[in-house]
Amino acid sequence: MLTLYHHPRSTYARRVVIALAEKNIAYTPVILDMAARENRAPAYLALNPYGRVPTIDDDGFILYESAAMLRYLEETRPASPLMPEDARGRAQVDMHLRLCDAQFARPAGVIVFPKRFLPQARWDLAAITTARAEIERHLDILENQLADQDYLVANQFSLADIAYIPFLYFLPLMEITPPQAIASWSARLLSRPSALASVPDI
Ligand SMILES: N[C@@H](CCC(=O)N[C@@H](CS)C(=O)NCC(=O)O)C(=O)O
Repeated sequence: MLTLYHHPRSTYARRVVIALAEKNIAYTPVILDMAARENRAPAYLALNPYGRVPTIDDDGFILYESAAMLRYLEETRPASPLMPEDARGRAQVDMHLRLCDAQFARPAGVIVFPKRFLPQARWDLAAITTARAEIERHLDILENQLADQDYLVANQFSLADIAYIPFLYFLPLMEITPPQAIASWSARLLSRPSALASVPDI
């Protein structure tokens, strides 16, 4: 049986929740009380020594890092594929997963975390400005790639798109106006039932 340790407000965990829904995979959700620091409790640190969410436990096989989980779920449960069949397409998905983490999710965290969870007096405005510029540069690159296709790889919805969904959701909060093709792609992704169902209600 598959268990997902997560929190509904975790962007990284939402990637996995979305992939599980897209692939119709049954799992047991365990929501950690992050405010009560359940993610720092010894029992959880024994699973994930970084004390972060998400973590999966697949019949005793433990995995942390959401991008690795997306790939693992695809390898072990190939029905409703979220990867192209050919080596080049698969490599492109891997490339986008890495670029999403390095060029988008990381700087997005610099803006989104303080704006969601810290009083304004504690925001580092210089860091926020730098992060916003970094994201805008990245979106300009993606804009060219999306100019003539609806999805990032092989014009088919894949793990590469899923990795972006929880972060695209926060473009307005980040005060980033996306270029045209990104805006259409974002609206397309955010309106998927799996994405809508993953929006936290708290
Ligand atoms: N690279 C990790 C990032 C996970 C992550 O940063 N999770 C955040 C929530 S979105 C977390 O658990 N933060 C709690 C902490 O660091 O104490 C992944 O992709 O899974």
